[in-house]
Amino acid sequence: MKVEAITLREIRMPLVHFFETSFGRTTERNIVLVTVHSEGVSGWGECVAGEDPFYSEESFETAWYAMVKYLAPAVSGRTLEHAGEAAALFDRVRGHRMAKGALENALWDAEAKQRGLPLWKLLGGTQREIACGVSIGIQNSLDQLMEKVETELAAGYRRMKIKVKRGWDVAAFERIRARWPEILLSCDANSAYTLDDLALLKQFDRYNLLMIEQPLWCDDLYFHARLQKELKTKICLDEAIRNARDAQAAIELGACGIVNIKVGRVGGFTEAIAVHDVCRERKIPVWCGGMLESGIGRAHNIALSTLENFTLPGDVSASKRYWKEDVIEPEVTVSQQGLITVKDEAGTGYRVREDLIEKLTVKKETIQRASSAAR
Ligand code: OSB
Ligand code: MG
Repeated sequence: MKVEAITLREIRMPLVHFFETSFGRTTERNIVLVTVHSEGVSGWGECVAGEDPFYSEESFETAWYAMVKYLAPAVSGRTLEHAGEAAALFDRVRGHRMAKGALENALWDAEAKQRGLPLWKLLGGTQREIACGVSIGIQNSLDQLMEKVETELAAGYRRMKIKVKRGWDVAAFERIRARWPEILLSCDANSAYTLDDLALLKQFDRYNLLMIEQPLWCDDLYFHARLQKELKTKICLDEAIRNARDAQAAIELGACGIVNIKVGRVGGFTEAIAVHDVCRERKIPVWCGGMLESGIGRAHNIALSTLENFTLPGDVSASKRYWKEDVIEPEVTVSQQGLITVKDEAGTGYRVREDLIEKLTVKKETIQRASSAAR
């Protein structure tokens, strides 16, 4: 696969409904999209970095910088046998995993199209249907939260996850469990608590939660292991797992019983597969996290979710929960049974709507040749 050129675009897309976590509220996404031009095909990737460096150190602006200055020049002009080779070429840049992931995944998409294979098969997936859950943000009131849960259950989603923080946790569980004692319910703190909240976190055990996602610091494994010993409910790590080594360490320490895999957070499909394999060998179930992606990242999450050890419903849900109009065709839909059926066409099976993307683009740059800085 000869990488002839790489185009970066920043697009803006307003969310249908604001999304609030313990670190803040998002109403509009700024998304960096990558197009790899290679031997007559276009491979697409989405950078999942947020508007601000609140979920992780990266933002869409730092990703742009890393891609333009270092990552795109490291692969532009090269011939690769396989998209997985990109990870080694990016290796001397530390961090910037979401930027790396966007580029690497665009290469995988191009490779799948060139080989005439569905991306999910190229990744080694085996499942034809993906089980879907939803992530429900912090709302203005508990009544509003109850309405959201009702809507998502009626749509068929198989697992409800609510965002929590101090003051928006136990009271929400009480309300939900009073009405729906049996549903699969979990929560995500995005690091809102510390070990000083132990008594509060122990109360979570009363609500039969599937998991508590990332309760403590984003960079911590050790104190999560201490906390896990005090709780009946399984801890699931998101932010704290940056690579397969972190996953192994977390499991050996007893820091979690479940792992959330986000392909952008770990730097691309190659590392995401490695995290998956580490967990599978140790019998730790995984599920696919979401980052309010446009259809391009969403299609990649679907492909990844077909790997064998993705046994819990992911945060992979329908386009219409996020966007009035998605950038892919058809948009992602979820059945009344809470499933997405994967497609058999080459690539993701979703067509990129370049005309719409052009309209949403606020910034664009093409990298044609490697700069000397990257060599
Ligand atoms: O922690 O999983 C998270 C969105 C932005 C940043 C972090 C997270 C999330 C979500 C959204 O939970 C999941 C989705 O895309 O629906
Ligand atoms: Mg999370």
